[in-house]
Amino acid sequence: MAVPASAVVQLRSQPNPPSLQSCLLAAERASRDDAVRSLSWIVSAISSAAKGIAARLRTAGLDGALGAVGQVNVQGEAQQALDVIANELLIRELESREGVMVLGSEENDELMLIDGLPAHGGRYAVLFDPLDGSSNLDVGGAVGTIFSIYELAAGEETRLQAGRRQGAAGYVLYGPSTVLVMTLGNGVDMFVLEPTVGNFLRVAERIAMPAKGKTYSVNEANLDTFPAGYQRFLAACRKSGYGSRYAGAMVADVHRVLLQGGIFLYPPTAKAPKGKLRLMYEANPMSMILEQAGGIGSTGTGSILDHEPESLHARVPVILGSREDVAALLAELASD
Ligand code: AHM
Ligand code: MG
Repeated sequence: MAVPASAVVQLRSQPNPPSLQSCLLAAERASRDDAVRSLSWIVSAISSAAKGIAARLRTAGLDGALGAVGQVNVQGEAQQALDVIANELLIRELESREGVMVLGSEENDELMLIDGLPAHGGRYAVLFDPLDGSSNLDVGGAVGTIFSIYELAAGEETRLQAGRRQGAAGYVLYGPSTVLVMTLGNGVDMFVLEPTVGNFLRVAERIAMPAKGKTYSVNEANLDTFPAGYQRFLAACRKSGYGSRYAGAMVADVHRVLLQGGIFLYPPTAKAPKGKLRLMYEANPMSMILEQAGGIGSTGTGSILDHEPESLHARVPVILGSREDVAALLAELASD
C-alpha cells in the first residue's frame, strides 16, 4: 500500500523527532544480531562524514573548494576538489571504525584493505560514491553521497559480492537541506540534518513508495541511441501525460522517485553500451533502498541486486522505480 506523502507529512509534524543515533541504538537493542550493532556503528561513521561534507559544500563558493583539481579518476572523469575532499572525509571516518576491513570508492582505482579489528567477530566492506553528481557543483545543483555495506566471510576481503548480500545501504542528498536515507535491511528511514545542533532527525520511517508515479527521469538527449523498448516505453509515458524531471544527480532523481513514485533510468547508450552508472556503489545501494520501500531495481534483463559484479567500477544499465512503472518498461524490453 503506497503511503509516502501522508507518512512523511505526519512524521514531519511530530514535536520531537528522534535522532539518527537514537534510532540506531533502538535498532541495535531490538535485534539480537551482532551484525546490526556493527552496521549501525558504520552508518554512524558515514553520517559524521556527511556532516563534514555538508559543511564544506555550504562554503564551497567562498573558500576556493569549487572546480577541478586537474586529475582524472579511474573512470576517466575530471575530479572536482570536492570529490577529493568528500572521499578523504569518508575514508578518515571509516578507516578507524571497528570492523571495517575494506573500503571501495568511485575515486580510488582499487579496493583499500585496512588493518582493522573485526567488530564482534564481524568484518565489513564499505563501498561508496563520495560525491555523486559532482558536475552539478559549479552551478549550485544538488549532489549526494551513496553507500553500500557488506559483511564479509573470513578470506573474502577482496571478493566482490552481489548486491543481494548488502547488509545496509543508503544515501545523503545535499540539497536545500541535507537528507540521509538508509536501510539496515528492515525498511527505509529518512532523516534531515538539523543544522544548529548538527543532528540528523528522523522525519519518515518505513517509507512505502507509490506503486506508480507521474514522472520519468532520464537524460533524454541520449534517447535516439536507447534500445527500442526504452524508446517505446518513454513515448507511451509521454502519451499518457507523464512529466519529465532530471537533476543530473542520481541521488536527487532517485530521492524524488522514492517519495513520489515514477521511474529513473540510465539505459545503454551508443556512448555507454553498458550504461553509465556503477553497480557497486551507485546501482546496488539505490536498488536496496527502493526494494526495501516496495519498488524495483532492474538492469533490464534481471534484478540489479542479483547481478554478479565483474569489477569494482563495473557499469550496468539502471532502471529504478515504482513497481508498475518498472513492470511496464520490462514488458516493452521483453517484447523485442
Ligand atoms: P558521477 O558519479 O561521476 O557524478 O556520475 C554519475 C552521475 C549520476 O548522478 C547521474 O544520474 C548521471 O551521472 C548523469 O549523467 P549524464 O550527464 O550522462 O546524464
Ligand atoms: Mg556517481
